[in-house]
Amino acid sequence: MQKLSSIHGSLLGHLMADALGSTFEGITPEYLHDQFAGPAEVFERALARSSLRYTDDGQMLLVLAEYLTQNTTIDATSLMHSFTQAYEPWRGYGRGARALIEAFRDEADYEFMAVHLFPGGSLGNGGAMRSSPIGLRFVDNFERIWAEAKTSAWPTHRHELGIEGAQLIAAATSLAQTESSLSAARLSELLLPLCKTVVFQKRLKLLATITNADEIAQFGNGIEAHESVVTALACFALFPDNYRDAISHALWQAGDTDTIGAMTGALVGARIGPNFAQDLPTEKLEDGQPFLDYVEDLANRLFVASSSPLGT
Ligand code: RVK
Ligand code: MG
Ligand code: MG
Repeated sequence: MQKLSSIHGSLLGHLMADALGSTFEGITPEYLHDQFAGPAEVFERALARSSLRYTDDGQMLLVLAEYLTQNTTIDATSLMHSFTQAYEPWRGYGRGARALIEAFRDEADYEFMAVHLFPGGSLGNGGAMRSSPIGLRFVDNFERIWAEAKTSAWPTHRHELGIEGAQLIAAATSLAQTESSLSAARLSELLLPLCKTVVFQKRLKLLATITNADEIAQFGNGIEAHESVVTALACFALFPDNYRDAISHALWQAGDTDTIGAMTGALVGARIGPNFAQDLPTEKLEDGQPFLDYVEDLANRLFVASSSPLGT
């Protein structure tokens, strides 16, 4: 039985970790590890910022979550229309995503660019960073989650790795809500049969073997889906019930900290609900209480949509 608190926790967990992670985005592990004593200290530094803004990760997440409150299935073109309407370049989008949104907006050669901007299309983590609402909306229906996650990535990500990264985060978000006991081995066991690419299969097999946080770094910290999605799965699987620890370790990876943080936050939040925020300064997010009220209202609307018979 899906809970409203899972949806609220996941959205808030993603937005908060995206904003916290943006503090260190692009930094090298060497520099970060030289400047801070450990993951907890990095987390505290991010929390100490006077204001917290979500980035493109949060922006595209909110668009997709809103879309899923109003539509029973995703249409790639109309979703791209929604991304374009909500586009705020100052939030810091991926190079390809920016070019595609602007091409779509300006009625330029968007379709050709989506296929050819990068070899085989984009394999960036932009599809994965926004796909968790699909696991909230279609919880426990893996066939549906896999298909809708592909369509949700399609407007900007045509490469099989960009798509499968989105599918894995959406499926993991569903598992975060339903599996009573989660570990790296269990998460790997449940996700592996869904996975079609050898690249992700290899990484998921490796995920099954990890038992401590020193082993997270092997999964990468890059902007590519295969260099960040399993990293977030590892942070979640090692600390599935502890937001602070999971996000601290996500940030400790350096590199694409906002996105690894956001994906991890969506998963832990889906599992434990929004109470993790009680000792965190969420009022620093955007314009404070009005924004927090908006997120709660969005969670309510997504819950109503997921509970409708047409939603599954
Ligand atoms: C700025 C080789 C490829 C590739 C391919 C590389 C925001 C490119 C968020 C590209 C996330 C980058 C992130 C990101 C999300 C993609 N071969 N390299 N086939 N496909 N790349 O541009 O939405 O931070 O270097 O599609 O996935 O916080 O620029 O954008 O960290 O991956 O950007 O892919 O990015 P894009 P995105
Ligand atoms: Mg970002
Ligand atoms: Mg990022």
